[in-house]
Amino acid sequence: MSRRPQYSIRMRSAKSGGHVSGAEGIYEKHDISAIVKEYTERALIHDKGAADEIRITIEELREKPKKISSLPLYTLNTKNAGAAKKAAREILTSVGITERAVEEAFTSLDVGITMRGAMLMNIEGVRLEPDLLRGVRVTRMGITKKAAADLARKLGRLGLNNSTIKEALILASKVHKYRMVLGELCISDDPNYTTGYIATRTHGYIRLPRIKKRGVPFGGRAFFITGGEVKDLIKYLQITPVVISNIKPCEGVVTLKEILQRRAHR
Ligand code: WAQ
Ligand code: MG
Repeated sequence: MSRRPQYSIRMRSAKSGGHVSGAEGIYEKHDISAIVKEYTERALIHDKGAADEIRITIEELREKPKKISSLPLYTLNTKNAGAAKKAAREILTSVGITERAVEEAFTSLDVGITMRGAMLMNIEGVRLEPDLLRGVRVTRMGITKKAAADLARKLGRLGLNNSTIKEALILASKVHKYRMVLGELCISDDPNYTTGYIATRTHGYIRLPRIKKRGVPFGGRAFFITGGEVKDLIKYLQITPVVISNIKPCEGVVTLKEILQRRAHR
């Protein structure tokens, strides 16, 4: 176990004041310059166009990161947005989130305003985040080198080894470790990325292909939460450093029925 200091490195890029991309991780000192280079290049080459402003934050962590497992990963063969929405509704309502809340989340993600962070919704669909325009950003998460290699190998077998999926899985795994979070809906804001996902602690991370039409330049995230201190949840999401150190199974295409039946209990 290393006692060397660890660093949160975060990148955000913008073009004409609008958000373009972001990336982050938790690293050791000797990795910093390579990561800064990687993040900078990523900001300069993006589907939404090259950024004209790139901000990189490098911060030594005061707290030792909490080590957790990833959520297991599955893919549903949803053929269009309607099928993806139906699957999302069935899975999310099975953990106690109301249909109204799921509907509300889809509607809010479809108005065309891209928030920097996620919406927090109670199971009735009432928004609880203090800043409704910005949302809540999850930060200070990463993956150990060993787990990253394991994840790359598992996703590689499925032809899914890309940074979009890996980063989303890391984020969701941090979020769902917190008991107050019951579920999540995510649609990328990247116009060419049409696969979204939903996640719950019991079902895992479930990819939903074709959840949006190609070319749509907005998306978003909603976390469905149950009773508890919203302040403490926000503090966990934003501040507590979490590192994925163990990778749960990553499976290929499964059916909705299989997902609803064999919940991956953790
Ligand atoms: N914390 C909270 N919300 C965030 C964060 C964050 N760190 N980063 C992005 N968001 C919100 C924000 O509203 C974005 O507009 C929205 O989520 C989508 O972000 O397995 O790429 O970075 O193939 O565009 C899903 C991968 C990819 C599915 C999701 O999200 C798969 C993705 P994006
Ligand atoms: Mg994006």
